[in-house]
Amino acid sequence: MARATGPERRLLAIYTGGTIGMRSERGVLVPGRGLAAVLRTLPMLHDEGHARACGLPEDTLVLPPASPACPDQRVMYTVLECQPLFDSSDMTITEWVQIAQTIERHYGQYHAFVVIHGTDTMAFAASVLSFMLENLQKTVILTGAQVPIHALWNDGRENLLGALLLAGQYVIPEVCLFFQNQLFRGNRATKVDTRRFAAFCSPHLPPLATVGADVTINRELVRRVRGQGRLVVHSSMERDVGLLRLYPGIPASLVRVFLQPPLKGVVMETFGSGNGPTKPDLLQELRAAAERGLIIVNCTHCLQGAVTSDYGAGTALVGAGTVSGSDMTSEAALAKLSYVLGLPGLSLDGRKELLARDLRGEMTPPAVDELRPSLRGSTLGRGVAQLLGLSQEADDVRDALAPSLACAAAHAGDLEALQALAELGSDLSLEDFGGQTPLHSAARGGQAGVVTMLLQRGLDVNARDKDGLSPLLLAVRGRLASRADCEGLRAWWQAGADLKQPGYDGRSALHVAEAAGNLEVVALLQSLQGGVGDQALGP
Ligand code: ASN
Repeated sequence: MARATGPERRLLAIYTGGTIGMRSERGVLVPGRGLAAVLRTLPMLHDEGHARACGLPEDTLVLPPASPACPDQRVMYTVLECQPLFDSSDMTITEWVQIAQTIERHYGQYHAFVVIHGTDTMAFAASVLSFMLENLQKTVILTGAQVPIHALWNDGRENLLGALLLAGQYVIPEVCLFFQNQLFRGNRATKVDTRRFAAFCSPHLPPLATVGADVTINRELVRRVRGQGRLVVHSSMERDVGLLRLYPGIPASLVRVFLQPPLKGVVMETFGSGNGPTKPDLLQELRAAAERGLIIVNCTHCLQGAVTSDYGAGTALVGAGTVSGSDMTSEAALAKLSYVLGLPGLSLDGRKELLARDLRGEMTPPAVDELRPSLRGSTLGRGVAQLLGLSQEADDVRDALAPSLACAAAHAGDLEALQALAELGSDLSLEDFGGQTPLHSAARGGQAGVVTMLLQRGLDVNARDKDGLSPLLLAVRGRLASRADCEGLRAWWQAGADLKQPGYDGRSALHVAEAAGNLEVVALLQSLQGGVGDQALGP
């Protein structure tokens, strides 16, 4: 975590709706347009004189200097108003994906991002965004208000100002939630009050920062950026997930109906330290669903404390196939389930293992030993498990070993090991000691699932290994040409692979396919290149 430097910090404020900008219509609050115009009239949120003097564009607002000692250090921000605006009760994964994609689109242009959001589902939004945004290196802060900003007595002005100042002055590479002078890790926060300005709390993690006369940053809690990997946005979140709160006497028949397909995962809120009724018919419904492949995450409905195995009524649920949610909030567990189920190509055990692992600071990590077993299934898995077990001080060792393990995992098609490495913060575009990237290894090994995963992460399709070969060429040479995997070739082309790029011997993919006598691949390559003939492809 660093203090931001440079005289001027540019932020993007994405306004999605919520009470902060609401207006009263026929006696009820509804989302209101034109928030930027309101902010422009508030001196604490816009220095009109400075904006004029600098000739700032119409859409850019600028905060007054945070410190009289540094009048040139300014936080500038642009408000991007979403269309339509929402009471956050109407927000869904679709809108949160759009927010993540907006951040991705503007990632290079701005130093940090503030998301102005309704409070009712803000903890869900922050949790979902925390999983969708992998390798986040910039600050993202969600904020909003309990009372509209136009009201005389409101919390919107201070919340927005605090969020802008923190995002503008500090690099906190996480999805955070700022409310009433406290900056929480987003996936640890939950809404606990309908009226008080202190609407959120974070029961298992102290605030990352508090704002009073001074700003206090809890440095040891802020997650560190690992590697230089680029931002990866996971938009394929699973939507068929649900939340089921147990209550005394809940009928097994109701649980059965709830757990029916297409549901793929459920967060079950249980009593106390993860306990539930031990009635055989209820346990039987849970067991049957788990055996069908439905993932059931056990989270306590208590605000504080974790799921443990202290009681028979808790271990009965484990016996029925549920997975412990440890001390995750239900919001975080639901978001994580949606993320883990949306990852392509993993086995059921691989998904359960990711759920048990702390991925974005959403849970207090279980002891390392508890994490190892399922990765122990393969030699690679053991290597990755050992890396995961290294203490913080061993980061350098980890960084040195990760590229080679990633290449080996890619070659072997071990998606779980690769995913675990990615979650560890390893940059999957790095070369191993032989100069090849995991994409080269996967292509060489004909591992279509791994290739798809890596292409989705936007890795460089035209990187050359030490022999000057691109992943595409390796794929065509190794497996695809002989198997005529036209779909695979099309995927490479869509990902931007240069089909004309020759290898060290001067032969392009088309030459290789022709030499192999694979007319289907030859025809496909020619059509993808717009019917360019052999002449034009030659070295
Ligand atoms: N219903 C509002 C919302 O979540 C509540 C708020 O923002 N305070 O959009």
